[in-house]
Amino acid sequence: MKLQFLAIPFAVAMTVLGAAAPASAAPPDNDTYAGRIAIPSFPATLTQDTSEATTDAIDAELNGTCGAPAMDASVWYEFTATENATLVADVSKSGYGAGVFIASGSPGSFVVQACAPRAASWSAVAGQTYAIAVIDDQSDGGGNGGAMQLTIDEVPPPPALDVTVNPTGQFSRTGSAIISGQVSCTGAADFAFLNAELTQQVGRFKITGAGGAGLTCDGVTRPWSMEIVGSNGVFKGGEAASVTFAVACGMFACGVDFEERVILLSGRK
Ligand SMILES: [Ca+2]
Repeated sequence: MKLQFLAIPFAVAMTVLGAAAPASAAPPDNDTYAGRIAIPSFPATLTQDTSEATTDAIDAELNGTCGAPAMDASVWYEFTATENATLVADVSKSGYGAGVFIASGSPGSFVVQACAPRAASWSAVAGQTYAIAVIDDQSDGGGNGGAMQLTIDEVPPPPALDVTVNPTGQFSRTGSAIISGQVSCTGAADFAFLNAELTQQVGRFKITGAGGAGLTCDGVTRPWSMEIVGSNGVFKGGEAASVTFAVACGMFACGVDFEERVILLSGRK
């Protein structure tokens, strides 16, 4: 299991001891594990003002395997899965640097299933109860909590891709190859790209090259083309073997499609 807070380099101050709450302020009921609020089902979106929430030794226990830079302003929820599902707890729309922990067990025997700044996903098992703690990890450098928003939902499927490669291509006067095709990408993608490798036997030599192109993930099928420059020689007329990958990555997973085909290169008209 990847505990993602450990992978994040932190350069922020780790104490906010000066930010004492006013004497009249009262922490929320779910400031502690004992006051945790049950989330009956998903999808669910919960909002809460956490500016008077505090941190305690149970937060410290949770963070023992995780390494969040701060556990300030923790508030607690609980969710019991009624079916097996890959879920995401997303706190990225909170008005401060929020992180989230999901743990099975109870204080003293917590097993952290996932923890991360902004959003964390885990495989929920039917019948299992999970404690969910939302924290201010101080990734924004100060303050104590604020406008929290927690959404529990299924992890969306990775983007779906379909790439095709045209059976004919061209070689240019300088010996680069121009290949083309069509591609579609459907779903939410943070980034997407095409990558192709081309290999051609020219006499005793095997000429190879690679190229790339951008890709828009909006469900529309579009033509693509790219120029591939041989790394060890020039492409000529004749057959060349190609492998073309289309890759698009969402928040938690990437979608991939690829096509292998022989392309007949001819001189550019
Ligand atoms: Ca707390």
